[in-house]
Amino acid sequence: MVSIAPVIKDHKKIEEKWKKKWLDSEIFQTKDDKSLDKYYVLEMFPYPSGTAAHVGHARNYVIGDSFARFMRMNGFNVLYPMGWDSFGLPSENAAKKKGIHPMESVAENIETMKDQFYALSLSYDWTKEVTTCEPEYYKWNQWLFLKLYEKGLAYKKKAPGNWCPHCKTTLANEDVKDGKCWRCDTQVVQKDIEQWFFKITDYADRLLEGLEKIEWSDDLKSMQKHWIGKSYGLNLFFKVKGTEEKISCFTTRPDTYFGITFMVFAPEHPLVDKLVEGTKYEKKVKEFKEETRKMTELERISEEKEKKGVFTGRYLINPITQEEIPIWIANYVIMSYGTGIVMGVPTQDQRDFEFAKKYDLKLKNVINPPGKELKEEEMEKAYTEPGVIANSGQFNSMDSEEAKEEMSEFFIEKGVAERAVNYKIRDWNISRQRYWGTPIPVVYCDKCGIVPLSEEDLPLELPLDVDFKAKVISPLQTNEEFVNTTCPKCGGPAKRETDTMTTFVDSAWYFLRYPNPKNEEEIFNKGIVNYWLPVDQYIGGTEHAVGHLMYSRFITKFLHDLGFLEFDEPFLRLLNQGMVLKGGIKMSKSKGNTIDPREIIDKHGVDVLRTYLMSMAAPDKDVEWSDRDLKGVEKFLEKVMGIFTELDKPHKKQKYVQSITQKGIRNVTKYMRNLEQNKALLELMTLTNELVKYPERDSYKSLLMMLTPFAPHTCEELWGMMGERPFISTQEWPEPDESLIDEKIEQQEESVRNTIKDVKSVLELVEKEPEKIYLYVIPPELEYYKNSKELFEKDFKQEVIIQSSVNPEYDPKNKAKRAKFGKPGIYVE
Ligand code: ANZ
Ligand code: ZN
Repeated sequence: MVSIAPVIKDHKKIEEKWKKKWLDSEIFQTKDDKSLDKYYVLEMFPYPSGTAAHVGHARNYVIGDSFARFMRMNGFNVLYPMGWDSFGLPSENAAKKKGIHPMESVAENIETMKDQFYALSLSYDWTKEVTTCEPEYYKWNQWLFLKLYEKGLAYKKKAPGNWCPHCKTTLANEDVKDGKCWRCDTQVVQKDIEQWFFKITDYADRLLEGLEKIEWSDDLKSMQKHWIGKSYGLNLFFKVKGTEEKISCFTTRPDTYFGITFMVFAPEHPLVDKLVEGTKYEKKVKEFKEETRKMTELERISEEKEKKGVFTGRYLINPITQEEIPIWIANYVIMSYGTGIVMGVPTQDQRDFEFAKKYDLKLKNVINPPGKELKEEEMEKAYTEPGVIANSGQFNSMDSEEAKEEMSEFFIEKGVAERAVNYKIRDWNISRQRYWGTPIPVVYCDKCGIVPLSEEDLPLELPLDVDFKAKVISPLQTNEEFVNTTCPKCGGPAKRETDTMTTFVDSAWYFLRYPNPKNEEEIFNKGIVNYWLPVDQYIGGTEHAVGHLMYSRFITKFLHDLGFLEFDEPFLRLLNQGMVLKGGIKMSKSKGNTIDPREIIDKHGVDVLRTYLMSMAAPDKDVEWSDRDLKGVEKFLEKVMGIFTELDKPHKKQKYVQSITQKGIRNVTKYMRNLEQNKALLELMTLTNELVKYPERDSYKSLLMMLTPFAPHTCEELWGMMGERPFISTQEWPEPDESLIDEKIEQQEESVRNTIKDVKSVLELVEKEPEKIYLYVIPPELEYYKNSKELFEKDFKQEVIIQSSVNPEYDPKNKAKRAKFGKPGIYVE
């Protein structure tokens, strides 16, 4: 039996040794050879925060690293880069609080994080490093802005911004969580401010269609679809009674048309003031408008919020029934969707139902559940399911789903409707009233208005000298030299834009910069980027399901349209990594339940940590940290080392070992390709247990190669000890030789293992220590059992005598007769 005493005693020594050798020999650097098949593995680049990483972070990176190492060994030209999403609020806040300039804190934090990555032996190609807060990088944000501006896709408008009074900045919709700022949890309010937008809505359809050609989880795709929110329906036309005004409302439910009992305008709808002007309703309407301004759009459309409104004193005429419909304004109707007007169908829409109940408005049910007739006065909530049409003239008793189309045709023919499509997605607000970001390359001139800089003037550098504590919206406003400039067009005095771009602009294209990060002439080299991209495997958290991933897809499509990119989806395969939990909750500094990878590395070695992190669960699953399992993995690696000392000892199971080795190679390879590193490791553990019994040199080599992505230092060291050169990390991944897989032999070995168990149960029954064990085996199995003699004796530490069951030399108790296929007779003495 192999001893499991570790042959490598000082893990620190070998870690340092191999790290240095890898660095010196540059084996992880990307090759420029375009004749090779490429593979681009990418992890979402981090914000260089000053807080120590915990093992949850470590897991995220080891997922990518073990995969990148695997793909390299498979002969791919692998690009596996890392960089820094280094603009953004936290550094700026730190500057305010502690007086450290963001430039300094970022540089410091990057060094700290690099050390952490180094400790984990992540095999990044550091020659590809990208840092977004450097002018060499953000110059291209500005270039991108100018290109979008040129194409009419960057524009400025006054928009009710989500304003966080605490951070003193505007927030994009996706940065508002439950009406609160995603960073500081402060209640967000609505405020009208001039801001810059990118017209992502022009790409809504293509962003939707593109989802069909990429391998992302269904969950993620449906989040993106939801965000784009494409709805098909009708715009219905109405006249305002006693005026010439015509309005339209958007509905996805034409089947509920005959159930309209009121109409609701968004309070900020431009017609509202006109409708109430000079009437007794004017004052209440004005007051109500003020009140709604305090709510965010998200709150207003949230189902939980109370639906409130006021009557305008006006009526619409229903063009089909000639009925008069009262016009209300209400908080739950927003101006930015559809036409800003909604038909109130309280019996079929829950919001309308609550509203009608509150203000005592009429109910008229038009859809019944199959086989049942609803009575309005008994309804306790809206009936929102499909059903049978009622109270709707010639459409009565039709199936409501079918009626949708027929009624649409009918209204269109009557000239009271047209088909309409609406999207939930809004243009992308890129303005931030913040210092630490990319300056927007435009100036304001009294004569010429908005004037963009020209490409030759880029980069427009962010000045370092600003007053972070001044009471201004953006600290940039405190640098006079920056603010006051001359107009590029007329040469007259002009002022610079002091908003900066959201960091989502930086991260919307950084993956295009990695292949060619030092390019000073252009944002990237077309040839190089079209060779490397799209990213083959992207890895990151679900918190970016809509923001970052949507923007990256948009910018990619835009650059595709400009003719820079041959592809128009940036990320072919996406893995959303799971989280590491401790005590059932997500590991995080604020919860105080973090484990520092450095401690684990110090005590057990980085290979143990890496291997453990990958064995815990499938990479996309959340998983609880376990010290016991960590120790189990340490034992496993010690076993692997132990095999080394036993190599070349003769045994009689070559064919069996070959068979399971080849099978192992087949399975491990399959799992690795699928990013199921946990399953790959299970296979490797099984194979290890077999090699402990039968230490076969060639199989051991395969085992070490397959273990290299997880425990690279240990494997390199053992590889060297075996006299193999140069690096195991650059070896070709083993190919399974299917012809060596022998199911029959594997079955025979299994019988032997079962026999060991059977003997054990027999031994439990006999009282005294037996001296000899006799096995009576049917003749076809005799040879294999005899070959297993050593295995039995190792296990029982006794002589085991194996005889044929047909004419045994010694069989006092007639046990030979009991022998069956795969089940020898057993006798102990
Ligand atoms: C009448 C109706 C009856 C509706 C019914 C729904 C159910 P999606 O799928 O999200 O596009 N709506 C339209 N514009 C709105 C606005 N500006 N503010 C708030 N709500 C608005 O939903 C479309 C539905 O959202 C439309 O269909 C409209 O209400 C509402 F039983 O019209 B419906
Ligand atoms: Zn000018």
